[in-house]
Amino acid sequence: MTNKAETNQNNCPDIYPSRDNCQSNLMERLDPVVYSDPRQLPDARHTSSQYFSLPLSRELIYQYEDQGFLMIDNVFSPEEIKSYQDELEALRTSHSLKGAEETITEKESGDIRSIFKVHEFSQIFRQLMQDSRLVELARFILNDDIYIHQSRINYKPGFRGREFYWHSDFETWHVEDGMPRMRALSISITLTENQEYNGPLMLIPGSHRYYVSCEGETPSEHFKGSLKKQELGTPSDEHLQYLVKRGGIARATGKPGSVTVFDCNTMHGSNGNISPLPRSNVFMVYNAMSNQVVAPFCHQPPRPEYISARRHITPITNKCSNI
Ligand code: 6CS
Ligand code: FE
Repeated sequence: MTNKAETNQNNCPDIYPSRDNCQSNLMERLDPVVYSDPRQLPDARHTSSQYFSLPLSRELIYQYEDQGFLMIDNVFSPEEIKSYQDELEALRTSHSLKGAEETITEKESGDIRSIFKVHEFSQIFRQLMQDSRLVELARFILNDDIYIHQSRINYKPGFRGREFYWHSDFETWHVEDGMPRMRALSISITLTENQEYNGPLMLIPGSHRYYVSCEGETPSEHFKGSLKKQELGTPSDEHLQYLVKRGGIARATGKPGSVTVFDCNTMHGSNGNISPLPRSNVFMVYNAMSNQVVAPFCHQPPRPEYISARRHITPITNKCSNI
């Protein structure tokens, strides 16, 4: 049974229906993955400088288009990585952020799980968000001016850092934030060792080509629970099985400073962390200006500004990277 397209609170047709009495369903993606023409790029196998430089090679963009993500190393200098790590700790121990709505704690231990809107709380992460190495890559893939839909640090602390169950970010951002189309991406940067033993990001290659409608109804203020433990807006076992059978599971392991770029609809998740070593990453979510959020496609009020930019949307003017 297909899910009939409804409209949202301001009559935008919902071409990616999910939840709201939908059955769990798997449909083909209706949007491009890469909005620019990769043939514009050199087919250089290796970048010229010691660090990652732009433009990215055609081969890597084709890989992103095919897999739904890309892992890149040697983007940042050791000094830059150290500054991000110092900022990670400064935000974690900040008194002003203790108890703030942007600070999400782990359900059981009370340890800090995530801090949202870090590009506004931190000058260093604001600069990172505007860094041309990230912005130019995102702009190329999305082929539009871009803005930050959401930024966050996921701390995944040692010993008791809990999992992030399998999900497509786009399913949540479409249903709960009103993101119309798949024209957004996340850039995740590891700030600590991300290894097999401490719950690295896992992605399903090729899963971005399918939209998985989820069952269930979005309750009011769902984000107050889902950011701690997501139980709604998650794929059925059957659909997860299908995607994994088809594409396997890739792990974004790496030393601090490793970059993973992934499409808004790539199915991903991460296991809990019982090792003593935190698995902390900073995430910047870039959305195309032509894809600004409208009213949610569920029958709930929009989520707060710190989770989904809505009122103050301005295109990013990138700052040259300082390498
Ligand atoms: O609901 C959200 O926007 C957040 N939830 C997850 C599990 N990933 C994306 C984002 O951080
Ligand atoms: Fe996510």
